[in-house]
Formats: sequence, structure tokens, C-alpha cells
Amino acid sequence: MKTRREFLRVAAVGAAASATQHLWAEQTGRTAAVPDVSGANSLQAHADAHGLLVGCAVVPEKLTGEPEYAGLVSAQSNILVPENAMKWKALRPAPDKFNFSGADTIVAFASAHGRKVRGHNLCWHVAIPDWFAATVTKDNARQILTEHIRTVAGRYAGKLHSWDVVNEAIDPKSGLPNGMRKSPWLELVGPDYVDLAFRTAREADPAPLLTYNDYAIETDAPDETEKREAVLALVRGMKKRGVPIDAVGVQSHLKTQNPAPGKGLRDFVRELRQMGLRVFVTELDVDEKKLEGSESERDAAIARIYRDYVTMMVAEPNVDAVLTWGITDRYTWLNGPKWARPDGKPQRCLPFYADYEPAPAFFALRDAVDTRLAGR
Ligand code: 9MR
Repeated sequence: MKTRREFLRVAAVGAAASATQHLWAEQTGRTAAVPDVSGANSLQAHADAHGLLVGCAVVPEKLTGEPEYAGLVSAQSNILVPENAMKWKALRPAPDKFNFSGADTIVAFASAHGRKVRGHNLCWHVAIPDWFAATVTKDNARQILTEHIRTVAGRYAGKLHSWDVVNEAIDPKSGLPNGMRKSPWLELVGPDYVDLAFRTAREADPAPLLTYNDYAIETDAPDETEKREAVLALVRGMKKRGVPIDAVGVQSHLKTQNPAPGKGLRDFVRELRQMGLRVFVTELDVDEKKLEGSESERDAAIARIYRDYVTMMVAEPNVDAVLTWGITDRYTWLNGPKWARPDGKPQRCLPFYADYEPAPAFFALRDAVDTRLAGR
């Protein structure tokens, strides 16, 4: 047992180290020595202390092929999610073939390091294999969907923390009843495809927390508010019908030019709590395509968004996981052509720079995780 005096001393040393880090991060950019973020200073250690899950989307080839990447992932995370390796496109090279190699790599890596895994995802309108259009019809879609879920969820039965069972089923812009997105699943199976997917997933593996995951539901902008309401109505209907759903994933692809998430999202999280549902921040990153200024000014603005957003979310007791969509700017979907910055410079959207040094966003995220107890 630590005495009170010892405790205060350790806390003071910690606070001083943290102040140094902020100074390093916000004032000098990267001219000073890199603060140590391993061991007790890692995001994972801070999250463990508060009973929170933190982690990132991962790429299996990097886990096996790049020791620095693998080391960083395992040092900073207590939960991982495959960025692409569990999607239909990765798992289904042909209608009658499954390829589990990438997904297995991630599950084995997590198990070797004692980390949890989220499954992503069982049913989505994107990352569908090329053979799909010519093979899946109204007559067989229901069977093909359920067989896929039984096979994939069955393979990892008992090994996953949660599954994104259905991803992005709501899109009021599609103009369809209940805000449903126009998607092959809606067209071929019908509007009960969401219920079907969740029921099948529960039968295939009763262990994981079954999650509905969506994006553009974070801010109070009118279109996001409308979408958030449609998601809430979907989930409420599912609960009423006795469909097994345990959690909602708020993807959290934030953009620097958008208003900061606030009351709308907080109320949404609280409504879900009333329904007995958890909320996970599943794909956090900050698109800074439109951000101007020096690198350190950009970094400070990005870090502020991480800090404010995660502080707000972890203050809600039913939010118990925060995952970023990648760990390093070296590998982020936001460097794809559609999100490229007009000045051609790479995005600085994740907690670690492209060279694996911690960005100000890392310290902001870690500080935000440390506010967890304050809100309880
Ligand atoms: O980051 C992912 C990118 O590498 C893929 O090409 C793309 C299509 O499969 O999916 C990206 O991840 C998406 C996630 O699966 C669902 N939410 C939005 C993410 C970013 O587009």
C-alpha cells in the first residue's frame, strides 16, 4: 500500500511529466526529446487503470511484417479490430470459398498478447466481393447472408469481445422508409435483414456484444441529427421486437471543419443507456483536410478535438471502449485520394505520426481517458 504522501509524490511526478509532454508537443513540435509512452505511460496502462478499452484498427500484414508497428499496437491497445480483414471482400474470394488468413492472424496476435478483438463486420453494403452481383438474388440472399454469419461468427465463437453485426444501414439521404439506406441487403433480403443478421449472429456465437455501427451521427448538424434519430428508432424497434443487440458503435470519423459533437450525441448515448445498451467509439480519427496553418498549429487543433470528444464520451458510464481507425498516420485511409489535403501534405489524423513518434493527439487522448473517473 502506498502512503498518502507517496501517492501524492507519484502523482506530482506524473503531472510534471505530462506538463513536459505538452510543452514538447504544443510548443516545440518535435525538436525536443520524445517523451516515453511505453509501459505505465502507455495509453493502454492509463485505460486499464480506469477499466476502459482502448485500441485501434489493424492490418494483419503489418502485424506480421513490421515489428515496429506490431510493437506499438500491442503496447498501446487492449483491444484490436481488423480494418478490412473480416469484411466479405477479404473473407470471400469466391461464392464457395472462405479465406480466413488475415482475420486469423489478428485473432492469433491478440490472443498471444492477451488483447481483446472486435469483429468488423458481418453485413455491410461496401466491401462486397465482385462475384456478389451475379450470384446473390432475391431467392438466395437470405440463405447466403445467414450462412456467411454462421460460418464467420462460428469460426471465432467465444473469442471476440463484440461484433459489428450490421454496419451503416441508415442513410436518410436514400429517401426510403425509416431512414434505411439503399443497399443490396435491403433490396435482396428486405428491411428485416438487420434483425435477421443479429438473430443469426447470436445463434452462431452467444458470447460477443452484438453491435450496430454507424457514422455521421456525432454532431448537431441537421443531417447528422436526423440520422442519429433514425438510428435510435432502428435500435428501439429492435429492442421492442426482442432482437439481440447489446451496443451501438459511434464510428467518430470527426472532421476539423465540422461543429464539435455535443448535446445531441450525449443525449443519444444516454437514451441508449436507458435501453440497457453500451456505446463504443469504434473508428475515431480526425480528418484535417481543410485545416490550415503550421504543422504544430494543425497538431494542436487536432489534439483539442481528440481531448474534447473523448472526454465527453468517457464521462458517460455506458461508453466503455474507444478505438481509433488505425494507430499511425503512416497507414490511414484518410491519405486516400478522396481525402487528400489540397496542399498535398499527408494527414496528421491519428495518435502516432508516420514515423511512430507520439503526436499531441496521443497525449490528448490519454488525458481524456484519465478523466473517466471524474464523471462517475
Ligand atoms: O479504412 C477502410 C479502408 O481501408 C477500406 O478500403 C474501406 C472499404 O472497405 O473501409 C475503410 O473502413 C471503413 C469501415 O470499415 C467502416 N466505416 C468507415 C471506414 C472508413 O471508410
